[in-house]
Amino acid sequence: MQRTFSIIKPDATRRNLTGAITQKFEDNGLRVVASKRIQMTTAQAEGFYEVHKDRPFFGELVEMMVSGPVVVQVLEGEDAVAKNREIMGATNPADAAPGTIRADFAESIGANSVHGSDSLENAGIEMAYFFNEDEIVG
Ligand code: IDP
Ligand code: MG
Repeated sequence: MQRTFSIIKPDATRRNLTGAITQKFEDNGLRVVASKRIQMTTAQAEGFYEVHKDRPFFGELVEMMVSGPVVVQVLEGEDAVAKNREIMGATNPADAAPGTIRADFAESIGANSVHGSDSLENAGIEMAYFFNEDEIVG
């Protein structure tokens, strides 16, 4: 069993896709063990995406993440980190496999509906950024 961290991004909450996206996780064997809807501050988004701070799209990314509410979640299941990346699909929706969240819902490479941790180590760091231990209940 693993836990991974997910964010339903503002482009998706704006279009009322929280349930549809969560359904994809559940249909594919992941369980939501923590979930809350928040408005990220600019400082929070900059801290979360610190690893990307030198990338050309950093400013655009932070602006997008604070443009509306997000739903931060912890997902639990077998091989959860890799499984979630599979359910999400490729970063650019044009390259995402049919049936993935990004293929079905993403608007663009920037407004691509979901974030998902890319390693078990980052999953631990990222869930601790938004949740206390007692908010995660498996
Ligand atoms: P990932 O979300 O699939 O792990 P990363 O390369 O970690 O992709 O990029 C983080 C986020 O930054 C992406 O999900 C997307 O929202 C945004 N992003 C990545 N590349 C671009 C780009 O070329 N233009 C605008 N935004 C981008
Ligand atoms: Mg990433």
